[in-house]
Amino acid sequence: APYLVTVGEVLGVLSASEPGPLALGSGLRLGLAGAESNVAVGVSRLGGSATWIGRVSADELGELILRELRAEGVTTMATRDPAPTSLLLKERRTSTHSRARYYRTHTAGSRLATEDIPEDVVAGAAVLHITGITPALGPGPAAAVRKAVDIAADAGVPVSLDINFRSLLWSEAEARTTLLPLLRMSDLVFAGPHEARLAVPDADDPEALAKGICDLGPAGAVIKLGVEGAYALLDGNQYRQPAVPVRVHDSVGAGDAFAAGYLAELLAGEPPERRLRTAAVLGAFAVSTTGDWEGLPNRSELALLDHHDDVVR
Ligand code: KDG
Repeated sequence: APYLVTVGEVLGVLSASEPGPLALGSGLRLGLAGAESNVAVGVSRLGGSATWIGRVSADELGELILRELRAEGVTTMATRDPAPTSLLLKERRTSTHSRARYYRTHTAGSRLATEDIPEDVVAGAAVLHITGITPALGPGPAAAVRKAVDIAADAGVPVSLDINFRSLLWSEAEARTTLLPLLRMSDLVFAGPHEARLAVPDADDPEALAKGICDLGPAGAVIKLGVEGAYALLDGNQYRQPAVPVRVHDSVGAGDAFAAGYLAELLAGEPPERRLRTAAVLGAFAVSTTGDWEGLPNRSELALLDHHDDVVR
């Protein structure tokens, strides 16, 4: 079956169980997340095949990551590393506002290297999905992502890039320098307006941002507009996708869910309208449930949010 392949880091996530300042202490729940693995899980839930490549610690957290991804039907190509797993501490400062803190240096994921990228796995994929997070982790991870993109280019595998700018990891100038060459080699780019401006500083509205990105090389650009949905320019055709109205519970992971919905339908051979619609539905599931990926739907649940009754029985 056609499969998506992605390269990244999975982090342990410690999330506060109650809203309030973390400095006062709190119960913490242990889970995991990571932009690329979130996408792999989202694709798998929709019946697509997904392979995740990365480095995980040789301890219990590494075990948890591999067990969880396998349980979600994601194929893992993991190198075990003596360094620890990165952690993300999630404070729910108020019931609607979260803050994140990373413990992310000298960790397994940041030691990702070119030798971790299996050439045949990337070359055999239907799509390679990368994000701007992994190259921000250091020269090794940046080189590994670059190697994956080079293999994809040689093999004619389309590359999907989510800019995913993380200001805690690097500056806008550093991100621009590292990501522009990757963007030029990509076929499809996902970005919020602010992220798109990293590549196209002079553009403002979604139309100009998408056109600016496509002028750099990609055939498609999808500008994510939050509650206003998304604007896409795909092979020169314009699309507008409204958001699915839901109550926002935890917006982290919405972008990954959106990309997963789009890419799952791409793998399934569906046309752009259907890809964008499923993307919006997955984004809505992500924001209206706790965690990045836990609440994502399977295919039979895609129409759930269309029901206006709160309880389906
Ligand atoms: O997109 C959600 C990610 O930000 C989250 O899962 C953690 O990968 C992560 C990161 O680096 O921020």
